[in-house]
Amino acid sequence: MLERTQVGIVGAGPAGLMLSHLLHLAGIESVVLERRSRKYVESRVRAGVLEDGAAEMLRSSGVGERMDREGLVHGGIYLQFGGERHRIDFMDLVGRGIMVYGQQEVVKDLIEARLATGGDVRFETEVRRLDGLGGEPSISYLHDGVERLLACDFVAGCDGAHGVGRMSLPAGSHAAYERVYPHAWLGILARTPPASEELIYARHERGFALHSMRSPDMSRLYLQVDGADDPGSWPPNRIWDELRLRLNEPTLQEGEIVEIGVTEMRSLVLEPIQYGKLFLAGDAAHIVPPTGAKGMNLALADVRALAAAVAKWYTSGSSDGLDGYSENCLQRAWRAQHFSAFMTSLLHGDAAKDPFEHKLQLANLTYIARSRAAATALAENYTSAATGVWGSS
Ligand code: FAS
Ligand code: PHB
Repeated sequence: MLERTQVGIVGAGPAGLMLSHLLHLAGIESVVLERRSRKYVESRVRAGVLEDGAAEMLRSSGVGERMDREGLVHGGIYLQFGGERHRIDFMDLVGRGIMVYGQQEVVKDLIEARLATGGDVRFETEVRRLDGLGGEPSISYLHDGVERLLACDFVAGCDGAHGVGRMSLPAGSHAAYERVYPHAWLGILARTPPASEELIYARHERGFALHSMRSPDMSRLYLQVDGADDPGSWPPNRIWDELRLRLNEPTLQEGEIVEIGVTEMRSLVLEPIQYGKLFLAGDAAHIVPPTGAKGMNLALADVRALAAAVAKWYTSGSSDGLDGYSENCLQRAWRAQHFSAFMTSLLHGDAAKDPFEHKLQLANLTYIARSRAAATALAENYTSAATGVWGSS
């Protein structure tokens, strides 16, 4: 039985769910197909920082109530280096801050909002193939062991870094720009009160460390580790000792580690991110190293543009938005890529292996801590590189 919808969405991450939500607000039907269970996507620990523009997007589209109740509004971050801590005051420098609110909380709020308004979000549904992308698109998916077909006007590939969306781009139809970093992040979620009221980005001669949080009693902490490291070689006491050392935070209390994982660090951008009736968004289109906290924000900004373009097509028949979608997103993606690469090369490395590079990093960090112009550039990018308006216009 051939089923039909207006927009077929692959993936129930921040991109796919926000797209379905925005299309619903525009009166446009969609079906979200997600291969994992609802429980899995709602418990997957990933990003934690929302740019001001992304927080406003959740708020103005009616899914920001819990974020505003439970999220942490921060007016700046700390840069820690050479044994000193320097605050970058976003509110003073650019008049906007950030919202610290876990990605899985955003996903929970969006799923609840979709299901509360009769949204069609299908979990444990694996998309196998996309066809007819040049004309009449259809999505083949597997649910309960049965292969089914969904016809649609448009397909949104919101299926992340290893999804079927990207795999469906014919060879030669796009370019891929990639950079892989030698380091990785060992990330933990720990039941312990944060040792700081705002995020600490630390450059220690032994490597990078980040102190983030999720709530007054839940800390999110990261250590630069070798890309080949597996979490098994990092027992809890080694993690806490290294965090205290690199963050220069002897008061950091140990707590139960409720989640641990190693995240590779790479940059990737596809160009274009559209092929016929297939539109890629979020990690399916571009990957950023997490140092700039841009991944989730880019995903939300992409689907804001895609929802507006699709709505324009259905209401006026104009394909301007759709035709300009790829270029529009890529301008923001490269801004966010540049900032994420800048933060990654500013804060990572091994001083023992490359003492000259370490000295350069300290000189750059000192400049950012003392120069209002340099601090303003960092503040502007940290608070709006993914959701702001960039490019030639
Ligand atoms: P997502 O990957 O979130 O969602 C894609 C969805 O598609 C998944 O649920 C997947 O199951 C589904 N899917 C894939 N193939 C499918 C198929 N064939 N059929 C059906 N469904 C399919 N960013 C930060 O700023 N800070 C962090 O600490 C951080 N940590 C991260 C850790 C990891 C391991 C990863 C991978 C990313 C991390 N990021 C982090 C970046 C992260 O926030 C991403 O940018 C964000 O999840 C992107 O959202 P989506 O594009 O919606 O993709
Ligand atoms: C997080 O809170 O998970 C987080 C914060 C900032 C980053 C990356 C991750 O740059």
